[in-house]
Amino acid sequence: MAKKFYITTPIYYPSAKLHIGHTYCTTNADVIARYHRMKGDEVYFLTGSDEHGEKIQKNAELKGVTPQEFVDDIVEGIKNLWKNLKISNDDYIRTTQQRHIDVVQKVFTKLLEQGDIYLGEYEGWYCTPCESFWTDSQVGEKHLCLDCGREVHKAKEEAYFFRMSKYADRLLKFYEEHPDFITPESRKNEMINNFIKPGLEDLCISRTSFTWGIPVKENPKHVVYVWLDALLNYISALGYLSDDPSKFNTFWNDDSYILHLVGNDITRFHVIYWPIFLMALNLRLPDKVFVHGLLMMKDEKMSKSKGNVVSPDPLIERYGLDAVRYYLVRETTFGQDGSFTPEQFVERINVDLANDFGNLLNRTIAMIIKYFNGIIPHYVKPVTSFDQELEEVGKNTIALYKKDMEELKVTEAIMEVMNYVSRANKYIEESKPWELFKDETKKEALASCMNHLAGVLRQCGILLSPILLDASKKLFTQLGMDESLTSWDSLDNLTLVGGQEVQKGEPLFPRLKAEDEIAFIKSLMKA
Ligand code: ME8
Repeated sequence: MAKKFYITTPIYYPSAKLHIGHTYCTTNADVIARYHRMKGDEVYFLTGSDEHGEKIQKNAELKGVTPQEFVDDIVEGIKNLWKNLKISNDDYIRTTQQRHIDVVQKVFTKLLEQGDIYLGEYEGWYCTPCESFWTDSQVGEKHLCLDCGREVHKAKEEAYFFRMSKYADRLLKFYEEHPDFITPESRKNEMINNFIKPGLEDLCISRTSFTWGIPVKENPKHVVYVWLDALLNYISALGYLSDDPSKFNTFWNDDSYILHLVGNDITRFHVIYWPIFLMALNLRLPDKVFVHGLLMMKDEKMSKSKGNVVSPDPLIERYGLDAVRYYLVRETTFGQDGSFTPEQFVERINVDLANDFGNLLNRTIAMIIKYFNGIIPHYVKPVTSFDQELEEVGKNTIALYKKDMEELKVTEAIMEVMNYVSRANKYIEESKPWELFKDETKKEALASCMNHLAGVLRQCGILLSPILLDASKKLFTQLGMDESLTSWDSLDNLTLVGGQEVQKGEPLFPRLKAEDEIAFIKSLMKA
């Protein structure tokens, strides 16, 4: 039976245009979703936008438009970006949609009625950009926000609170019983030591200082705190508490696998508050919150509010979606911090995609045309030790790729495939097909060599197909592979029956003039 697999990205704030950091998370999510679909799982992939809050209200005022007009405009741009990157999300949730608002209000009422939410008064240190209250001990003597490091100010208001403290022990027990819940492990210790051990405080979950939010039905001068509102997207999108809960029943049950991808700036909300809200609602908890690192620019976190960003749109336009997707998943190990540099971007395309991968295809096709009139020769038993070695490498590559992808080691999985590509390039140098061609007695060895090369390319095409969407299709066309030979089920056999006709095509990734392109990307970063 197909495994049910639910994967989500954070829902991004449409407070300004998205940058390459957001694209990083969504692209990794897309690769994981496509991998699971490829191997036959039933996948539901959700992304969306988090559209309420004071920051958005203020930005809209500055622009002289209503908050709804403001977010509509930005969300259109976000959806276009995902379309250009061929992100395969099954749904796009907006927290301003009625389907979401209804769920948030129903949840608030339920939690109020069962006593988990109560009305009180809040006094604390408030960070406006992060929309977070902090305690004295958290902001320290300098009064700085624990999340973003900016200065906070004192604020006081009547507010609803959620009884977090009631659930602290249950949460710790859950962590203990589910050691895989938070990845990487180091993030878990950080959360326990910084937030839970010092005593989990009740969380202020309503605001009266602005109006752009979901009103509390019982007391409409309050709007629901943006994080309670936002986190509920993961279940409102599935139809929780709606007239049609069928997706919720399919993807939020004990048989499904639930995975949230989040950046390390929002770990706390996903591994403390979200599980506790779910416990209060008597719902199952996710299987995993995977915390990825952040991309920096010039040693600083890239952020919309700091304005030091590079936008993905012009990169896609100039280099194509596959190059951008490849760079994003390959360059920075998923789970660690990384940085965006134009030099590395150009080098990845030139070295990995143009030189190693694209060139292997070009050379192979040219040789099959030259030596076998463009028809992939039939399989003959491995005739050289090089053939045998390559077959071993192929088997290992596939096993490691599968293991890495299951463990969300996306970068490592790609590296395995690229090593296989390099190994195949080396195999050409070892096998010396140009010499085999000259020797009539070496015809079988030459046929075996071409068959192996086409086979490696076919396997790499399948393994890279969740990442290189267009290039993998072009590769299959150039190799003359029909659908039965491009499926996951056909992956394991390296050697081919043969008989396919290859076609010469455009290079998959034209080599870039490094200096010119680095200068171009630098100009984008200054814009
Ligand atoms: O936090 N590098 O939205 P947000 C890598 N609305 N990833 C980055 C990044 C960077 N420099 N900058 C942002 C919010 N991200 C909330 C989420 S979820 C219920 C609500 C990615 O627009 C990363 O995944 O600030 C991070 O966690 C997320 O965008 C934050 O997006």
